[in-house]
Amino acid sequence: MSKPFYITTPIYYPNAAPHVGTAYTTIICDVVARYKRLVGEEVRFMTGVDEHGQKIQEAAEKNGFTPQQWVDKMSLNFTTLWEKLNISNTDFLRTTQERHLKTVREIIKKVHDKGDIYRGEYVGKYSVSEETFVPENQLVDGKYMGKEVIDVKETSYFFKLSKYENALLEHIEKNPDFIKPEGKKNEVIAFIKQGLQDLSISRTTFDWGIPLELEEGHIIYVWFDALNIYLTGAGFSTDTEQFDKFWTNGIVNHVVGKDILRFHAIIWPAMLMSAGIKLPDTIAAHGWWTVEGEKMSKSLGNVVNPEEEVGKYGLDAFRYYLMREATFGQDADYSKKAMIQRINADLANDLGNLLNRTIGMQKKYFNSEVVLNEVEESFDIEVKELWKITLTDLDKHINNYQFSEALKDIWKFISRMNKYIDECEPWKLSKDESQKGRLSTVMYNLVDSLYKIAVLISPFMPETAQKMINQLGLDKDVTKLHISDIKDWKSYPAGNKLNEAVPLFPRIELEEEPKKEYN
Ligand code: ME8
Repeated sequence: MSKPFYITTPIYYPNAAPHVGTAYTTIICDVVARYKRLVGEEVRFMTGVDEHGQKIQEAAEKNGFTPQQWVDKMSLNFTTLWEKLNISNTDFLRTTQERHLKTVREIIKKVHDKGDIYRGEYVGKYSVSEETFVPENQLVDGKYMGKEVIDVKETSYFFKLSKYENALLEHIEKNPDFIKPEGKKNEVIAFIKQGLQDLSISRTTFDWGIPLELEEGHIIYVWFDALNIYLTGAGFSTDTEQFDKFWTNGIVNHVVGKDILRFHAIIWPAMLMSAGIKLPDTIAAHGWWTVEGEKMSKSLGNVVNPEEEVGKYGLDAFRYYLMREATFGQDADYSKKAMIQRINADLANDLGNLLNRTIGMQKKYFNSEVVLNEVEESFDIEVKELWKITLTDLDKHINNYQFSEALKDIWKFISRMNKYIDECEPWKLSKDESQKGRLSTVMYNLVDSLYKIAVLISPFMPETAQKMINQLGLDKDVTKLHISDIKDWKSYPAGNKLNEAVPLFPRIELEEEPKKEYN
C-alpha cells in the first residue's frame, strides 16, 4: 500500500497579481497531485497566500486599505486564477486564518520550551521586498537582489539556527531525496558550510503579524509565521488524525522557486527539528522564467499574465508549454515563438493528427466500431515494448520532478504511433479483403494507444484528456481513472464505437510582431 501524499506550493504574497512564475509552481504541484491520484494515492494538495509582514502592511497603506481589507481583496486574485487554471488543490490557506494562528503559537511554544529562542538585538539590514534580514556580505552596491534595503535596529527574539548546522548537513546527506534537484542540493550544502547565523524572529517597528506571546509589542517575523502553514494545511491545529496520516506517516513534498529554497531547506527543517516534528521528505526547487530573454519585472512591463496567455493559447496548451519547456531546476525562457511552435508541432500535429487520423479511418473502414482481432506483426510488438518502457519511465520522471522528460517520453510514444500508421498503411490493407483481420488489429492498436495516451497526459492536460476520452467513445471521467486501467495492451473495450473527431488544438500562424519597446 502506498502512503498518503501531501504536496504544497509556497504561499504567495497577495500584493502582486499572480504571474507566470506563480502559475508554474502551482501547475507543477497540480500535475504531481493528479498523477499521484492516478496511481491510486490519497492526496492532499495545499496552496495559499502569505498575508502578514511589512511588505503587505506598506502596500495596504499605500492603497488606502487596512491590511486585512487589502489581503481579503488581493487573495481573491489567487483563488480565481487557480480555478481558471484547473488547479485541483484540496485546500487554500491564508496566514490570517485562525487555524494557522494556532499552529504558529504552538510551534513557537515548542521551540521556546526546547530552549532555542533568546532575546537580543538585531542591528543590520533588512530587505522589505524579500522580507529577509540581509548580512552585509550579501549586499551588491548597497542593494539586495537589486532592491533597496533598510537599516533595522530593534530588540528582537532569536532562533538558535546555528545550533542546527550539523544536524541539517547530516539530514541532507542521509536523505538523498530531501532536496531536488542535485545542483540545488549542493548549493544548500555549500551555504550551510559557510556557517549559519541565529535568526531574528520578531519585529517591533510595525504590527501586521501574529503577536509573539513572549513580549508585548513583538510580532513574529513573517517567515517564521509563514513556513508553519504547511503544518496547518496538514491539520496540525485542527485534525490530529489527518495530520498523523498525511504528515507523520505520509509523504510530504514542498515545491518552491529557487529564490526561497534556503528558507525551506535550512530554516524550516531547523524549526521542525527544534519542535520535534518529522521533516518533509522532499523540497523540490525549480528555476525562474525569463520573458523573451529578459528578467520578468514590473518595471520592464513584461510580466506575463497567465489569464491572458490562456485566453490566447488555451489552458492546456499553456500548461503543456510550461511543463515541457522548462528543465526542472533550471531557468527557462517564456517566448511566444516557442509557445506557438510547441502548439503546432507537438499538440496540433503529433497528438491532434494521431487522434484525427485514427478516428477518421475507423469511421471509414469499420463505421467507427472498434473490432478486436489478433493478426500481429513485428511493428505491433515494437510499439507494445515501447509502451511498457514509457509507463515505467514516466513514473520515475514524475517522482524526480522531471516533467519535460516525462512529456518527451509520452511524445516519443505518440510519434511511434504516428509512424505505426505509416508503416502499417491501413489504406492499403483496406483494399484487400483478405487483410480485414490485420486492418482491424492495426486500428484497434491505434485506438488503444490513444486511450493510453489520454490517461498519461491527464495530469498535465486534464481537459484535453477528457476530450480525447469522449471522442474515443468512452463514458469515463478522466479524473477517476486508475493507471492500471491502461497498463496492459488491449485496455480499450472491443466492440465499442468511436465518436466524431473534433480537432483538439487548432494550428496557430506565427505572424511577425514589431519588437515591444519597454520604457
Ligand atoms: O516568496 N519564475 O512569495 P512570492 C518562476 N510568500 N517562479 C517564480 C518567478 C519566476 N520568474 N517569480 C516568482 C514568497 N516565482 C513567500 C513564500 S512560503 C512559506 C512563503 C514563484 O509571492 C516561485 O515559486 O514572492 C517563488 O518561490 C514564488 O513565486 C514566490 O512567491
